[in-house]
Amino acid sequence: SIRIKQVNEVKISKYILKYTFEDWNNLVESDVVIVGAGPSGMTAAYYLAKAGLKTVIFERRLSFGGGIGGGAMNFHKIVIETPADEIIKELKIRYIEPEEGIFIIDSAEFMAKLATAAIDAGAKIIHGVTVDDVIFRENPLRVAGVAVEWTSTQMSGLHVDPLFISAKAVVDATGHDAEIISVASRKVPELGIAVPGEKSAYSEIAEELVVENTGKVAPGLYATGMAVCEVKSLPRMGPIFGAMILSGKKVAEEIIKDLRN
Ligand code: 48F
Repeated sequence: SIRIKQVNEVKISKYILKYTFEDWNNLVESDVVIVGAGPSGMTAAYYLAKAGLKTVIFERRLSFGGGIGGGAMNFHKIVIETPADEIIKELKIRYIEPEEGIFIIDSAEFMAKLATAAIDAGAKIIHGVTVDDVIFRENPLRVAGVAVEWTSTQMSGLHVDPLFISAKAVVDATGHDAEIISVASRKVPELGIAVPGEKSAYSEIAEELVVENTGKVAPGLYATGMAVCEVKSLPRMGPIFGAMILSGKKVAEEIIKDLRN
């Protein structure tokens, strides 16, 4: 029979606590905090970690993928278009190409391989944590980190103060609501950020516009993915994901450039 090593409950608890706190002590001063483990956030994490930056994603749910898993009306196929296929091919995601420049992939494979790529490159993904505020500094005025709280605590309605994580760059990858940029715009009006809200669907133009408008919205604060539509008043595009991963790659490249200067 198989001999299984016997491990008692206290030992299990001690190891979990020791290594969890080791990670948190390290992450409390990060290079880049990404909020949201959707397609744009995970792609950004992959390229940032690959460039050697200490990168953490805080994801409020206990899963990866954001809007990928639900696909369109729960159908499990995702559409992407050229040139996002370069990323798909780099991550060895399998595809069908029914016509030139259009690629159909499985949602489960898409989210699993984006997460694996980010983690293998060295990014940490911490689940069950909600970011509910930013830290800011003056002279020069900038966003300098985030406030984090357990999602479960938030859901309980208890009044519990957050912990703070410092970062040289904070990326709002929270999707349609642009939650982090919205809170910064409301609570730090000196940053001068307006959040006009996204427009109705116009997929043909929206994909390019999202990528074009991806990037810094204030010193230390960046937008990627659908958060860009919310901030720049761009149309939504529905279940086509090329722009999401191209936007994640673009924001990573901009941050890498900014942090090296
Ligand atoms: O919504 P989401 O997938 O964002 P995205 O990367 O991609 C959008 C597409 O999925 C789709 C689309 C494509 O055309 O329209 O909607 O822009 O992922 C956002 C993730 O952020 C998490 C949320 O649970 C989701 O997994 N999130 C949102 N707010 C917070 C958060 C928060 N305050 N703290 C932590 N996580």
